[in-house]
Order: sequence, then C-alpha cells, then structure tokens
Amino acid sequence: MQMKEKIEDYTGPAAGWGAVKAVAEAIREQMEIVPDIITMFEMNKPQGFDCPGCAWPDPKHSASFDVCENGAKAMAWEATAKKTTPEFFAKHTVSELLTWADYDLENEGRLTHPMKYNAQTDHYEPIEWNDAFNQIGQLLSHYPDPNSVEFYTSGRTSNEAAFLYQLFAREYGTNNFPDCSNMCHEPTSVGLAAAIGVGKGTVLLEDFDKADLVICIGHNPGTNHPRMLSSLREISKRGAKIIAINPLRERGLERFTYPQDPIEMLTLESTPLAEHYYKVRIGGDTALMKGIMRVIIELHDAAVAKGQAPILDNEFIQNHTVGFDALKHDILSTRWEDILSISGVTQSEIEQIAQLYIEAKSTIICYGMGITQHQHGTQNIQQLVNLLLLKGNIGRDGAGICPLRGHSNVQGDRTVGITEKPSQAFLDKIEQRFGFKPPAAFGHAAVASLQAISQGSARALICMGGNLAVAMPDKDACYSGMKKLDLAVHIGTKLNRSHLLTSKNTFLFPVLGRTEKDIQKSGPQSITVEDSMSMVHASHGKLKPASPHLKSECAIVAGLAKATLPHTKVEWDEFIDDYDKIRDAMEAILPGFEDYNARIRVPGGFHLTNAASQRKWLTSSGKANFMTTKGVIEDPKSAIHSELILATLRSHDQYNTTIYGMNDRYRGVFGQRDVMFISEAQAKKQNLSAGDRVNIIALDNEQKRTNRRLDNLKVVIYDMADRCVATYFPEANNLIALDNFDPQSGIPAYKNIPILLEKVDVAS
Ligand SMILES: Nc1nc2c(c(=O)[nH]1)N[C@H]1C(S)=C(S)[C@@H](COP(=O)(O)OP(=O)(O)OC[C@H]3O[C@@H](n4cnc5c(=O)[nH]c(N)nc54)[C@H](O)[C@@H]3O)O[C@H]1N2
Ligand SMILES: Nc1nc2c(c(=O)[nH]1)N[C@H]1C(S)=C(S)[C@@H](COP(=O)(O)OP(=O)(O)OC[C@H]3O[C@@H](n4cnc5c(=O)[nH]c(N)nc54)[C@H](O)[C@@H]3O)O[C@H]1N2
Ligand SMILES: [Mo]
Repeated sequence: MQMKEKIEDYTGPAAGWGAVKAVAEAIREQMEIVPDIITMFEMNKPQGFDCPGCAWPDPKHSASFDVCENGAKAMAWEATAKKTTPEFFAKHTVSELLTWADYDLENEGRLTHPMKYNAQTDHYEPIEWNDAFNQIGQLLSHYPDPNSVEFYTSGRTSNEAAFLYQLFAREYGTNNFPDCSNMCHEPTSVGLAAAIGVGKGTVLLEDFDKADLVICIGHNPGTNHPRMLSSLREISKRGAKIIAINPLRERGLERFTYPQDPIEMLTLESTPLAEHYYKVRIGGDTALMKGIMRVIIELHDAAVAKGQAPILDNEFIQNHTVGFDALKHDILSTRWEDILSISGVTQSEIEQIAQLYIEAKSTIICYGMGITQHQHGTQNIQQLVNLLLLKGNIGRDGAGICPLRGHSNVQGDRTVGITEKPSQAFLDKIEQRFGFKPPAAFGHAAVASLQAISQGSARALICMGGNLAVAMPDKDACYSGMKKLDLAVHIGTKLNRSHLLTSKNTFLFPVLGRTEKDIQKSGPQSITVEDSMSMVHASHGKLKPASPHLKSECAIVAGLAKATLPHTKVEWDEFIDDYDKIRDAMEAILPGFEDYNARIRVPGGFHLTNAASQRKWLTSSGKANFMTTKGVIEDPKSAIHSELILATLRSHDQYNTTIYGMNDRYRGVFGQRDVMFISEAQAKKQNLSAGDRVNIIALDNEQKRTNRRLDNLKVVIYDMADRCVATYFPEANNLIALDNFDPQSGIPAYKNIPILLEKVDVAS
C-alpha cells in the first residue's frame, strides 16, 4: 500500500482532489465499519466531537463544519479497526519491537488492554486495572521526594483530564509538569505575556473577515492547520493581502482548492493565497522584522518632517505602550548589512513588505514553529508584536497576533493548570476548594525533566499521552535516561517508541480517544477543549470504544490518585461519575469559567476573555511593552559562523511522532522520508545534485564536529532560501543537543541546528 519512491514537482493546488483521494485512502486502510465512517462527519459539528488534528477554530454558532484531509487522517488513525492486543504483545518481545519503524508500531492499531512489562520474558503482559493502580500507588507513595516524579502531558488531553491530572500531581506534592507546549508555544506564553500581558493570541476567527493584511510567518497551514486555508481563501477572494515569510516555498501558502466548493473542484480551479512570498533564511526573522520596522520608522519620520500624515499610530503608542524610544533607537542603529546578510531577503523586498504593512489598515500576524523553535524564540515573537504595536494593530477589529497552536488542546491544558510555574492565586484557590496545600516551588518543564531523567535524579515518569523521548532532542540521552527510571506509566492510544524504553516498572494503559463514547455512572460524558482563539467548547465522543477494557483519561488519573493518596481530599469518585462535577470544581478555581456547565451546552461554546484584545494590559508596566532585543541573531550558537543550518519539519503524512504514511505530497516527495531539502544554488556550492546521498553532521557551539549525525539522506532540490537545509522530525532529533534551547522559554532550537554535510561516496 505504500507508494513507490519518487520525487517530482508538485504542480497542483493545496487540498482539492488530492486531499479527497488521500482521505479515501486513509479511511480504506484504517477503518472498515461504514457507520463509523459516517460518524466522521460529526467532527467539528455542534454535538459532534472536536477534531483531534489541530487547534484551528470552527465558525462560531454555525451548523457548518469543515473536514480537512489531515483532520480526517487523524480521525481515521484513532478510529482504526486495527488492534494492538495482548496476543500481539505475547508474539513480540520489546527488544524486537524496538527494531520496528515508528510507522509500523502505531499502524498495529489501538491499544486494547492495560499491560505491564515483564523484564524476565521481555514481553508486555496483561494486568488488571486495579492491580496496576495499586502497584503504582505503592511505588509512588514510597518515594521520599515527590519532586523525583515527572508528570508529562501531551496536548490532546481534555480540560477535565488535565485539571484532574494537575490536581493529582499537586496533592502528591510536585509542580513537575513537562508539557508538549514546552516544545511548541512556550515562547508564546512567555513572550506575549511580557509584551502584552496575556500569553495567548488576541484574534478571533471573525477578525480574519475584517483584516486587510495577514502575514503568515514560520508556519505551514496546508499540512498542519488545513482548515485555516478556507479562511485564507476568503481573505484572498475579498481582495485583502496575504504575505508568506518562510525559507521553503510551501504550496499550502500559495494556492488552494476548497474541497467543499463543487465549482472549484469540478473546474479544477484554485484560489491564489499569498501573492507575496519571501524566502527568509532560517533564523533570519528578527533581522527581517528589524529591517521592516526600520523602513517604516524612517518613512514616518520623513513624512512628519514634511508635514504629511503620520504612518505610526502615535496616539496608540502614547496612550497604550512603553518602550518606543528604546525600540526606535535600537532599530535605527541596526545596520542594513547585518539585516540583509542574516535575513537573506533583499532591501527592496523588505521595502515592499513595509509598504504593504503601511497600506493596510488592519493587520494580523500568524506564526508557528518557524518562529518559536529557536534560541531566541521568545524575542522573535516580541519583534512581531513590536511591528503590530507600531500601528496599533492589537486590540481592534481585524488586527492582532495569532499563534497557530499545536495539539488540539495544548492551549486548554495550560489554562487549566498544566504549568511548572503556577501563580500563587491559582494555588490559593486550590487550597480553598480542596483543603490541601499545593507546593509553591516551581517544578520542571520538558528540558529540565529530561535532564533529571538522563542524569538519573528522576525516579518516575508518568506520561499522559505523547511520545516524550522521541519528541525531545538528543535521543541518546533521552533513551538511556528512560531506562534508568524506577517507574514509567504511559497512557496512550497507540504503541510508540517511548513505551518500549522500559524501566524497572513499566505500565502501558490504553485510553479512550476523543472520537469514542465515554460512559460513566451518570451516563455519556462530554469533555471540553480550548482552541487557538480561546473558544472553549464541548466534544462528545460518538464511536464504540476500541475495546471494552479502555478507560477515560479522567478515570485513569482518578485510579492512580486514589491508589497513591489514601488520605486524598479530592472527591475522585464523584468526579468520575459525572464530569459536570469536575467542571463545577474548575469553575470554582479558574477565572473566566463562570457558568461553565451551562455555557458549554451552547453550540460553539464560549470565549475566554482576553485582556489584551480589549486593550487592557496586564503587564508589569500596565501598558503594552515594546521589547527590544540586541542585534539580529536568533540563534547565537549557529547563525554567525555556520555555513549551513538545518530546520526539522513535519511532512504532510505525519502527526508529530505519528507517521501516517511516507508521502509529503505538496513537497513532491513520495514513498520515502529519508530526504534532505536544499536549494539548487546551495547544492551546487556543496557539490551536490538531486538524488545524491549525504550524511548530516551536527556542529557544536564552537562550530566543531560532534558525534551527532544522520546518515544517508537523499538530496532533494527545493525552492528555498540559501544556507538552509531541512529534513523531517523525529528522525533528525538526535542532531539537536539537549542544551540547545531558548533560555527564556526553554524551547529546544529544533529549527536551527548548525551542521555540515558529507557526500556519501557511492563507490564505497
Ligand atoms: N497534520 C498535522 N497537523 C499538525 C501537526 C502535525 O504534525 N501534523 N502538529 C501539530 C503541532 S503539535 C504543531 S506545534 C503545529 C505545527 O505547525 P507548523 O508551525 O506549521 O510546523 P512545522 O512543520 O514544524 O514548521 C513550520 C514552517 O516553519 C518554516 N520554518 C523553518 N524554519 C524557519 C525560520 O527560521 N523562519 C521562518 N519564518 N520559517 C521557518 C518551515 O519551512 C515550515 O514551513 O501543527 C499541529 N498540527
Ligand atoms: N525535531 C523536532 N522535534 C519536535 C518538533 C519539531 O518541529 N522538530 N516539534 C515539537 C512539538 S511542536 C511537539 S507538540 C512535540 C510532540 O510531542 P508529543 O505530544 O509527546 O508527541 P505525539 O507524537 O503527538 O504523541 C503521539 C502519541 O500520543 C498518544 N495519543 C494520541 N491520542 C491520544 C489521546 O487522545 N490521549 C492520550 N492519552 N494519548 C494519545 C498515542 O499513543 C501516540 O503514539 O514534538 C516536538 N518535537
Ligand atoms: Mo506542538
């Protein structure tokens, strides 16, 4: 069923018939039950379930729905008819499974039974839920230091499960909450909070109907947020402008055929999206932003000197911001030669962008991992905010900042308490409501937890979903660290490599997915999630669970908590019998959750108010802060000296570490993943041509060779910026050092790895 290997130019639009075909294939390969397939179209409808794919919102209060190719793939992958049963585990040792590819592990289908690893036989073996909970409870309650336990969350987890999970960990005594958002949008939480007082985006979907300009920087919506393409299409049809800033030419930013538009589909027409495309160098965004701001400020000063209308929104700057003078001084003293050499964009292109921005009344900036996953990810975001603040583009219709979140509920998990740095107000509320004193000392985020795991100071790791060891940098340190643990508990839907890095006591728990019915004592339960635009809404599972032995995430947390904390102050059983009770408790603790149960029963849910979008600035200065950053270097450890930098990306056929297939259709790659993208000019410089094989060797801070390498990748010539190469994650993760991260947010610099290339000699 996998396609033959081929590389070819992809000439079609994003989505269109290619997407329809891909959906049909995903369904055929994974699902066999027709009613279940029909249920798929309950996705993102009121009374249906929330798409497990991405966090892009749905049109509010509307009965319309949007199914996209990658949402359908995510759904089919979860609702698969295939099963990973106790018989499967009896047939294969863990050592054997470790030799399997990531794709093959997950493609075995849904986990069906709670399992425990037996080191004697090297097999996972079935265990009853209560035995497992009791054994884990025994171990956890005997560790002398609760801070030797790490509680990881991956962002598909519902608000209710995440809330219970943090409650369990805090009653147990720790704030160790490594979280997938530490690898994703932590610079957003940190950077936006410092600049505008809220660590979230400020726009609503309706703002896209009113914007004159949308800047898409460092994200690839055709693959990762496909439902966004229908919004971009509307923008383009209305005659508003879209600018794309990306080192690679990504089809999903250029052209789109809307599968729900019969005319476009039948006439093979497509809508152009970004007419203005700028191939910035990897790590060149801050330089580019400073260049754009320099042009704008100089034009403004010149206009004012001539008595013409000002360009900057002086009134907004005066009344709502601090730090403009320092920013202006920094921008005007940034040298053009640095801006141009680091950004890789020409001065006339920078002037074009500035002109488009000046002409637009209202601008939205959307960004993703191309901005965040850098050593200066936090500062990068703040430069985007500076640009918006210059023209008062925050806190009014059609304008604002729009981080494209990752997992479908990563934002909600943070809102309900998954954070290693809880506020005192939140802890006080927990104490008031539950009567135990939660720990105040800050805990570990992802990098610190893996450091503790690899150094052997962590005793136990509990993973609420995800594939932590594979998603993090430095595979060698992560893999060997996992084996040193005393206890590992994995709560997942499908088997993955982290589950196979067994420790002294390892448990693997199968969990209900979002598509499935969750029946508890009071009847069918719904859960809630928060999308990228702070809309909180309910999701109701529809399908029959993959196995009768599955438990919900909420029930597993309650089972673990009751077995670990005999004197618990939390009414776990009542919570599990009726999730409305969990939501009542959340309402008592979380600001903005008033009438929680009533408001999620309204189709579309409710919006969590966002102070910045109302021009209320919850910052230390009480104003929006222009944030200056020194120089133009996003990645001090690599950008200055290294001739080549590597970014790690997602293919079209993957969901993070889950590999659905071997194609990357929009980039013209089929049947393979061992490829490296490079521009034609750069390939020539490296003496490489299409189809050659290369080894990638990571460099250290001094630009010396390290032992980190990824061998034998096929060279694919691609339309992209020079001095840049790209390949897929997670295969490339061992190229990244665990200490290569943004000191402000802790995010690993996955998009900026200094490397050199070694051509593989075919004769050898
Ligand atoms: N189908 C599908 N959907 C997903 C996911 C998935 O894996 N599959 N993952 C989910 C998750 S957890 C997340 S976080 C999001 C991720 O969504 P995105 O942010 O779109 O993720 P990436 O593919 O990592 O990379 C984004 C883009 O950054 C560009 N880029 C790389 N380096 C730079 C740079 O220095 N500057 C600029 N301007 N651009 C750069 C790359 O060329 C690429 O187009 O998607 C979510 N949705
Ligand atoms: N080099 C490089 N590395 C990266 C990135 C990059 O761009 N480059 N991106 C980073 C980013 S943005 C992220 S978010 C991380 C992702 O890191 P993670 O969130 O840890 O990884 P996933 O691959 O999303 O996790 C997949 C597993 O989640 C489990 N699962 C799926 N659905 C459910 C569910 O409903 N409930 C539960 N309990 N489990 C479920 C399944 O068992 C599946 O195997 O990776 C990061 N790593
Ligand atoms: Mo993410």
